[in-house]
Parts: sequence; structure tokens; C-alpha cells
Amino acid sequence: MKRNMQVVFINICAVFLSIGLVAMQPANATAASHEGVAMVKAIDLDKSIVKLAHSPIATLNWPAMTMNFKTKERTLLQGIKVGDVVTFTFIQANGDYVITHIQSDR
Ligand SMILES: [Cu+2]
Repeated sequence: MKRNMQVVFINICAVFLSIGLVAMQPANATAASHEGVAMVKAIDLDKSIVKLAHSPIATLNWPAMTMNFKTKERTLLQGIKVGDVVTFTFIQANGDYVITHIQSDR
């Protein structure tokens, strides 16, 4: 009898653990977006990559730096030129920083 109670208790724990893991899913799946201002240093249209010298990004605790960003769609880079000052929005996805919106301030 005592053993049965133990099994029931363990099963209840397993159920709560499962609920907890499921409840955590949406928070992990929702990517926070960040905004920045930058100078365009290079554009690789074939790879949909843009190199930006960006100002500090407070939401990520990032200092100013020059780095590559992927773009969600190649068409986002249409009309963007090296030397442009841009305002951009990006998310973190699969270990990459992916621009979802970019606009030249010209
Ligand atoms: Cu950076």
C-alpha cells in the first residue's frame, strides 16, 4: 500500500513537471526584437548579409561594434547602400542575429 502511494506521488510529480515544461515553451519560442542605429559597412546580397557599425544596443547590453547581420528577406536590402545610416530591428534566431526591418535615414 505504501509503495502504491509512492508510485502515485511520483506520477503526480511527472504530470506537474510536464505541465511546467509545456508552460515554458511559449516564453522560449517568442523572440525579443531589438532596435539599433548603424552605418552600413558592407552588403552581401547573395548571402543576405549586411555588415553594420552599430551604436550601443541597450536591450542586449551591447557596446557599439561592427558585425554581420543576416536579413530575413533579401528584399529588405533593396535601396540600402554602403555608407548609409540606417535604423534597424532584429531578432535572435538559431544563433544568428536576423534583421526583420531596416530603413535608410537618407
Ligand atoms: Cu553587435
